[in-house]
Amino acid sequence: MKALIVIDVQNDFCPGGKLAVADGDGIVAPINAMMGDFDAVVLTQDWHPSDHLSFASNQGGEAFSTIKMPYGAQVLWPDHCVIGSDGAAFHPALNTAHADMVIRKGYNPAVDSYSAFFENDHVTPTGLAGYLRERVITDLTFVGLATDFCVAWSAIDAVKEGFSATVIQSACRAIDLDGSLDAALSAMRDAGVRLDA
Ligand code: VGL
Ligand code: ZN
Repeated sequence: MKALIVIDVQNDFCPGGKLAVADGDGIVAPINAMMGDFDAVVLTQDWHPSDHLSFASNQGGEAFSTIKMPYGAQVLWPDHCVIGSDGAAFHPALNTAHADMVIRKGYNPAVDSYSAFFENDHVTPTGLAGYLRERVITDLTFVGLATDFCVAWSAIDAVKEGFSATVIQSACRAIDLDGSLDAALSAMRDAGVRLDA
């Protein structure tokens, strides 16, 4: 069984949003078109409280700079995907009616959560792996935003959890901060993620 995992196709990651990814909305139509090819569709939603530690505004720091946290490096971001805000809503053209499951992540104010499987401490699970296993799903295809952060971390964790993972690059867009896209593509290749055009 195979699932399409649609990462963070939310207003704040699309043009006009708080952490806009270039052409982030350009992937909505292709993602909608592929949903019918899968046994299950899972949507993830970045979902932060306003006091989240990843917000530069809460650290007195510069957006897009990096600080150290007990669990590792943390990029400081503009406030984004605040729980219940318009920015946290899915892009209005995304076919959410087709989703079997919506999984939210990043609601712990003290830990970021790029991956759909684990918080950035790499140990606190979101529950997604258990859901997929119970549905006997083995093959995962990743699309969405952003290639070099939440898509990459999710796909790498998927392989660690024993799933096969493919990223369809044409249905993803990247933030590309200081070479982060190339680094993420290499890390995915090294981890055994299949990268499709
Ligand atoms: C993401 C940065 C901060 C993403 C989420 O969805 O890739 N990036 N929060
Ligand atoms: Zn976030």
